[in-house]
Amino acid sequence: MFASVMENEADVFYRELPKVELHAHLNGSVSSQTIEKLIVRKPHLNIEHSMTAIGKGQRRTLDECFQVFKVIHQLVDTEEDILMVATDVIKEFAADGVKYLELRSTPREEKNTGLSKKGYVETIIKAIQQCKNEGEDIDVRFLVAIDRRNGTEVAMETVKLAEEFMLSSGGLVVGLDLSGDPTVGHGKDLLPALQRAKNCGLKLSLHLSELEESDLLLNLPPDRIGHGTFLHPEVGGSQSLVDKVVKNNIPLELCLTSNVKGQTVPSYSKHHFEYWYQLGHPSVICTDDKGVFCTDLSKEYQLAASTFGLSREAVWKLSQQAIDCIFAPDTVKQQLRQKWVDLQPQQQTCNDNVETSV
Ligand code: 6MZ
Repeated sequence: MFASVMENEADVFYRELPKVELHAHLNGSVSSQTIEKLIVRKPHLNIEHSMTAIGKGQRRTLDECFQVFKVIHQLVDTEEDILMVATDVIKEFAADGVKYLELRSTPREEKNTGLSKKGYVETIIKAIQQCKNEGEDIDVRFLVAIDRRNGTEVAMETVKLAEEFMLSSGGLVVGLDLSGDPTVGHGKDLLPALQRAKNCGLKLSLHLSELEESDLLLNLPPDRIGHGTFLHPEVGGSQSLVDKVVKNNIPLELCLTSNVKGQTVPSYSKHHFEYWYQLGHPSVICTDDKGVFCTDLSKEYQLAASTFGLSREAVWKLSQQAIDCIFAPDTVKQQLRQKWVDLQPQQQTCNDNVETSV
């Protein structure tokens, strides 16, 4: 009885903690409720919910994770689907206490339904505007994603599309993401596209995977790094990679549950969050794919706190420092900083440790 009261109190703390989400793939963030609605729309696909999510205690190879995205893509193939998925995802993040969200997604063309890449991005922008008009308490921006499996030409096309929307979306499109299966393709082939994006003012968030490629991509340098699971020497990276990240002060987007369930790190306690946090390097807790990995940002903060013994004051500071790493302009950072001040509990004690282990 006592334990459950304590647990609920902690849940409320993490839910109410104002949060910044910087690494969320749209189609990986679709909740089970929305998946149900999509399955009803497309019964002929014979997709079951177990095919779109990786539950508690389950592990998958990264390759299996990428198969899951393919199943979700089958379910989300019209503008109508994208509008529903994007509005649902935004509202779920808002309900979880996220005040600023950078969503990312790979524009897809679907010949069967007439979906174009331009229509794909326009629909996401429409969803963001709808949520704003409905008064959701969340500032949402968009990063156009390059799926590395699609090669050089598509990467360049995607950059041009992102550039176009950066200029026409009233500041909603702020950057570019490089993601997809890290075992496919090589970063050097994508460098011209990434360089162009950088030159035209798009911010860059890159998934970094293996050694040689990371070294090359870090020279750009990117504005943020997704995961960074292989950067430091203990996990097959190198001191020189770490030095480059530190020297350029490139923030990391760290996704604990995703990395454990996708087996790119062996366990929560061995997650590289600790390495970077100890260094005092900007590290932002993110969800990656909250639907696929059955999590939310509150749980991820709670997990980081219980695994690494962070006090509530430290957790608060961590969420506040994430504001420095957003891609929206300084005026937005100022507004968010004020929001954090307004929401800060009156008596925050320094040694108020987390009560629960997750
Ligand atoms: C690399 C990932 C990813 O773009 O259709 N994606 N890429 N590593 C990850 N960690 C597990 N999680 C998601 O969302 C799904 C796409 O996001 C990328 C993959 O390209 C995936 O197909 P969108 O909205």
